[in-house]
Amino acid sequence: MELLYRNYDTIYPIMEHCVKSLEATMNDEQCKQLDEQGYLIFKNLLLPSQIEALLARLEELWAEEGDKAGEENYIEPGVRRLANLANKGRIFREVYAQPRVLEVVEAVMGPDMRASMVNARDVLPHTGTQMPFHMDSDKGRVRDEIGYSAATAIWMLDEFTVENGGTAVVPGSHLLGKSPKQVLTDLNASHPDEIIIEGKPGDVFVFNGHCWHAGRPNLTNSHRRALLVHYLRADVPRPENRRQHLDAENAAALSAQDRILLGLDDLQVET
Ligand SMILES: O=C(O)CCC(=O)C(=O)O
Repeated sequence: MELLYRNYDTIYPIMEHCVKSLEATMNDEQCKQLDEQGYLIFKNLLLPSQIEALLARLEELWAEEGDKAGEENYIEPGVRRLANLANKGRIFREVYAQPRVLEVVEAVMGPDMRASMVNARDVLPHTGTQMPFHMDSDKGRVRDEIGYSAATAIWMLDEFTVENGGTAVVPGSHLLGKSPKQVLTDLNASHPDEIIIEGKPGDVFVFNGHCWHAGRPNLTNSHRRALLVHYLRADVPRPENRRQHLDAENAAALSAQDRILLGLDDLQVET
């Protein structure tokens, strides 16, 4: 199997050229798919041992944080969430700084990217809970004169299926230049052009954050746990609940490159 996780500190030495310093791994077909459909799926980017360790840490955090879990960003009724995971274990760096994913994020928004949220989301067994169609560009932001400003990676830690709440996405919707709210009368209804993302634990669904997508109900007996990493272009203002909040000790352990990726030294202006 191809090397899954290379030493990010050595391959990501200068932020201005961050992912460009990698050998290019996206092929023409993938570039076209990302441009036209707005998403890619990478298979098996996590080893079974990594998935096991990530799930163990998430379950530990859910037990510790109880009703407060997710509050640094937001609490979503009917699902278990966790937030600010960059502060809750070095293990999460394996996902938020994964080079293949960063390469896609750079292809979407250019090299000045920030990981704005590193979260977990578990659609509980037998929950009709769904998340309406939305974009991950904050405030319904569409492509501007610089380009796109958002990208998201959804890391599957359980299998994703139609039945258990695989993410719904409308391929190509990033090209519309409109938010779902501007177009759809019912944000919770299925879209005629939607597809449901299915995959195995360890796969990652990476998409242009301007692509319309929605969370679906879980009709099965099992959990649907995922890690969600949201990336925003560096110039997009990030309110408190779209920023990393690291304890001094954890921040001190980061490389200069990780500090930049997590936006720890950015001046932030509330909008
Ligand atoms: O968990 C999912 O399938 C989608 C979640 C999502 O779109 C979000 O949290 O913004």
